[in-house]
Amino acid sequence: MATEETLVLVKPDGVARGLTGAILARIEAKGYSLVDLRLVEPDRDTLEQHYAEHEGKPFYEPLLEFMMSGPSVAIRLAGNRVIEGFRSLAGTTDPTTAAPGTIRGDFGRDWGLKVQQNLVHGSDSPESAARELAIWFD
Ligand code: DAT
Ligand code: MG
Repeated sequence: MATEETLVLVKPDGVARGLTGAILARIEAKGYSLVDLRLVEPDRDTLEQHYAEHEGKPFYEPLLEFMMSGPSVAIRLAGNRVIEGFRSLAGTTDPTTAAPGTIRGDFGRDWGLKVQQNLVHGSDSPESAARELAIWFD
């Protein structure tokens, strides 16, 4: 598999808790390359595009509200199989059950129903990566 790119977000909880550096350290230790990185405060329109697949789900509105609650760090990340590889570094969606050793497993707190506070986002396929990178970096 050739080098590919993915969109990573350090979400508002990760930035607010001062975990950006720790998360970047894991990404860099794995050997992935930072191509572009910026602090972002997305508007609702950007988030509606980004999370279009989740529109109508019960957690959609709280998710958008959370994502507008403070700055995130958006990262264009490159590497061999980086889409799959970053998802593996991140761990599964729910921080309570994400495996120890993953970003969500090690740093994620149980916020009750607020599963959205799981520190990071990573694109889930080449199609998602291309779509999401265009939203956050164009
Ligand atoms: P992931 O971020 O692991 O790709 P996803 O794409 O299914 O997960 O969902 C996007 C975000 O929405 C996720 O990071 C947290 C939130 N979310 C998902 N399922 C949820 C649920 N059942 N309750 C609350 N928030 C949820
Ligand atoms: Mg997803």
